[in-house]
Amino acid sequence: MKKSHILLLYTGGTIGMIKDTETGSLKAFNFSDIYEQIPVLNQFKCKITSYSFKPAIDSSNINASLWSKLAHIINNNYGKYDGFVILHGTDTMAYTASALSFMLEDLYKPVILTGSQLPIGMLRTDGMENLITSIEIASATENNKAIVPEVCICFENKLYRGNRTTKHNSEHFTAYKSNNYPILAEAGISIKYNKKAIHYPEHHKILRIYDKFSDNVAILKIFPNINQAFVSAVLNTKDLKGVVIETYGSGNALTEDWFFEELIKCVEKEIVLINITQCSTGGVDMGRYETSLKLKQIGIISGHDMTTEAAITKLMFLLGQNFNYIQVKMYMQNSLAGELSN
Ligand code: ASN
Repeated sequence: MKKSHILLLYTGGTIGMIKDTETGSLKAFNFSDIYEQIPVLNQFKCKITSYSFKPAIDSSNINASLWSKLAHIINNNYGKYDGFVILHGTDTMAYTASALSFMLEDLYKPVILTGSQLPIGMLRTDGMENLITSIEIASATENNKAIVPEVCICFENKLYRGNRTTKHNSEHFTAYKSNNYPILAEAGISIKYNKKAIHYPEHHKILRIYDKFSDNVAILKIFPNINQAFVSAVLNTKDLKGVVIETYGSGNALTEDWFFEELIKCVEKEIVLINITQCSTGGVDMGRYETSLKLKQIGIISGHDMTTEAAITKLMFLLGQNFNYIQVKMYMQNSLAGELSN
């Protein structure tokens, strides 16, 4: 049987960090030889080639140009490797996983993101297990086809669809949740795949990548006693093209006149407004309450059960492809990569 060949991309994050002896803070560390740092890699049955970002970054510094770099590396090496494992900081991993799921069209190989809460050099690290399970999943095949041909996050024995995840815990090893979509696999003594939840492409098409993102976007989180000056400042940001509005419950917001006037001005300027819930489970159902009906009537669209991470990266992605107002509104409400159920 042919040995799988995995490309391991190290971008940074806690998994590879070391303690600064002067400040005591964890800082990103450049791996010169990943095999030297993580000798267990030598024991895998599959072949692993690694590539390290220089400089390695704390994922708080991730941006669209690094997403584009990742997508290009995957595309340029797509024929050579059976799967890709990306070591990434946990803070923004759900954003990167969402962005990649939109950028990589017709993907039929695994792209697994992982990281850790404790550096791999520390005794109780969760990094080793996360890395080992991710490599195993990235190289898993059945009838010569990848078992999980999706962009995923693998963390603490669970495999999630990347664009459905949120980092919900900054302390525990179980850092991620996918509240609105089932897990794709669980690792115990063996790895059990939930094949019904995994997306399998109907035909093998050529991978296409889209690497442009717009940054003319905002997230507006509603809270009780929010004032007009603040809302107006956000909605009048120069060159604004789209806003994810985080509302209460099933999509409800205040019904004061000034609030609607601000929103209507945006709609008239063809700024795309998407309604997302602040709740971690469930989605938006505009019209269930009077407090959301009017939002629907003035032209605000539903983000259904998308995470904020998926909604904002999708909005940046669609605006980056230069789709017009109507097209962005239409694509925002429909699933591109399994990021929403409707
Ligand atoms: N600050 C780190 C990062 O996101 C956190 C981590 O990886 N656990 O890069």
